[in-house]
Amino acid sequence: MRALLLIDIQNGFCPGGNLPVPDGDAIVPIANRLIDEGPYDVIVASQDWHPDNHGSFASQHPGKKPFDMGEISGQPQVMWPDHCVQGTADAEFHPDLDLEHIDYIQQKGENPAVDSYSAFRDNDQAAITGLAGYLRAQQVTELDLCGLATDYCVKFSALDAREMLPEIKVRFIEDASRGIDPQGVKAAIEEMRAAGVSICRSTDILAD
Ligand code: VGL
Ligand code: ZN
Repeated sequence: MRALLLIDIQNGFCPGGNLPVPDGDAIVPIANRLIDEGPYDVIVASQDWHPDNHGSFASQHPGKKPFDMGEISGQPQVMWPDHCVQGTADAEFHPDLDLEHIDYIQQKGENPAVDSYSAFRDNDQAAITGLAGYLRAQQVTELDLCGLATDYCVKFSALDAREMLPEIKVRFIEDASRGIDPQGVKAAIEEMRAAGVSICRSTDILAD
């Protein structure tokens, strides 16, 4: 079975959102084509879903500004602007994303004491989400992923997919993803490649 994993295609990561990824909304039409015309048996979306007092928010750390380095539960952590707060428009999926064919939504980042870039587990790796179990139950053998942001949630999800589901082939769809920092994107792609993730473009998928 082939699965598509759409990472955090939410208002908060698109222009006008609280943690905008440059050009983030440009991926929505590509994601929709993959959803509607791609070869997928299973389509999953992750949703960054924070309580309003989440420890990754600079607002929770007196003296810190967004994008400073800080700490959460004793671990180094980028201090983010408040974003994707549960129940707000910022946390909703992009309004043009075709949600109709999404089989499973994995929310993440709900524990205020730890961040969760990956859709599979918290950054401290202490708690896992239901996503790996869901993909196993669906007998997924090939997982393609894309979304926002390449250098954070997409990368960590891809690396965890390789580590937690080593029997599954993982591909990163480059043109259906955008990142926060260009250098970070380059490094993320190399890190994914080194972990056994294939890099492809949506045209490779929609052509076959
Ligand atoms: C993300 C930073 C904080 C992401 C989520 O979706 O890449 N980045 N929360
Ligand atoms: Zn977040």
